[in-house]
Amino acid sequence: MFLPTGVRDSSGINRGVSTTPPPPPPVTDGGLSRWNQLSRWKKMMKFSWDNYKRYAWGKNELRPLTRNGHIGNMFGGLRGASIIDSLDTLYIMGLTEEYNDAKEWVQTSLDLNSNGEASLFEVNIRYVGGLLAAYYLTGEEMYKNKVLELGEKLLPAFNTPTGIPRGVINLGSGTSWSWGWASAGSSILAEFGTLHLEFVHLSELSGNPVYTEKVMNIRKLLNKIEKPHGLYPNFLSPVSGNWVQHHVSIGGLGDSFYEYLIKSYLMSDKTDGEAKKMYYGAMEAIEANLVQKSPGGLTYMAEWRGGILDHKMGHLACFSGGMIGIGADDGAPEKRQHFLDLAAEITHTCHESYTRSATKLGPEAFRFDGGGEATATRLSDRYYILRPEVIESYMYMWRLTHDPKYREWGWEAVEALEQHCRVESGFSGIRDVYTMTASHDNMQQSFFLSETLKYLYLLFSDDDLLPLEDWVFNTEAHPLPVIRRSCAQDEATQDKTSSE
Ligand code: DMJ
Repeated sequence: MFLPTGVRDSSGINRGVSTTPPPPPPVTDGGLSRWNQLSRWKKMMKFSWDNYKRYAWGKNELRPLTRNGHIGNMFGGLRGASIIDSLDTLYIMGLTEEYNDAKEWVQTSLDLNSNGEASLFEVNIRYVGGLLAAYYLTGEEMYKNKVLELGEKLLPAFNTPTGIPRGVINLGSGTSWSWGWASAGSSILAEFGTLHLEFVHLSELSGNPVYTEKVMNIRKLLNKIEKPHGLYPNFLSPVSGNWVQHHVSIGGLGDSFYEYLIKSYLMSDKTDGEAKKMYYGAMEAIEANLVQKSPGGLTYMAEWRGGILDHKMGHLACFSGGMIGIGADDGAPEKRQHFLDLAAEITHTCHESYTRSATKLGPEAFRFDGGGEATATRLSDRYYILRPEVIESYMYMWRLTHDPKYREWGWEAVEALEQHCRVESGFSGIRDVYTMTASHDNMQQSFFLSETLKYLYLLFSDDDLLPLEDWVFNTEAHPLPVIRRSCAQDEATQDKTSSE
């Protein structure tokens, strides 16, 4: 049914030219000669991976300063988040030995019978997404079996009066509840709105429509309820099905809901007209209410609090350059160029948030009031935790325009990552992008391996490596194939429906 293309061992792809000497080889297996043959991106990946393997194997993330593992409480007792998040990156980079180690761990040690409290969203985007991508890229049945077993454990989260899932689920008992910090027991738009791609694939693989039904039900409710100015607020009650408060954001709490609308349409081979309508409707409301131009000419997405604008943009919101870019082509003909321009402007603004810092890395959030533009004004917003969103937008904009500036900007980010985030035993986030005396946060996030390094690699690879016509990336950068149905299948489905 699926026709995944564009997967190949792409060793040797390295179009960047650096004058900086390469980092020293890790003192792990593989040896110096293998190390010397790797491109810069692969070296970054191998360095991150080798250190994770050496100091945190089987734990969720590496603490590179203290050289130990971090488990955290997002994954309900599941382990190996960095392994699951790395499978596809290692595979497409052709880091075969490392990929084989990762695969063996999944086969022998990934225990899905855990009994802890998990974030439905995080388990879905990292574990379900990571295993699905590994299956589609490699065809290994083992990944399919694992992901279907895990998928089933997530279903009880939807047992609410509305079918809108709660944010937290005990993977053992199936009990679910809302985050303590979410107002009035609400569910979060970016969480229940970021299940669609993975759940549709779970139905495809299992032949069980229940997963698709669950996410279609979410969509049905969202379509039915009134939206203030056409906007989707971030908090919704899973009990009443009403909005709980009117905070709208393209960054945290809202972000990937919008991403999954356009990607659902693209992943359905452009047949999911409802997702398309919802995406362009949301874009219209966003443009009318949130998109702003600063006095210095920078375009940004403000946040909206009951009609009042907060002139702040989070690093998370910087994914939207890429999203608007991939959605440009299917917009109304008269708006296509406009969408492409808007995508380029947002990406430019996000790049500015990097260039205006001493380290050339961007802060967690930047503002357009208080005298500055595209800079963090609060101490608490100055950190960078190896997030991918800005590089993600560079990758999409490069693929869409081939404007060399996106590769140049990606290269700047590589240099900055190497200079400020690389420590002796891995990569670490930093606490203040505005100071050159680095204070590291001692965390190598799993999304650094899954997203940041993968998007960098794709930015400098040929377009036929995971071509955008055939693959969509989930919000953790795990590639899922576009679902193409043959005419024969369509006819069979139609016959079945009409006879029913
Ligand atoms: C990732 O886990 C995903 O991209 C998610 O959608 C948002 N946050 C992180 C990376 O910043």
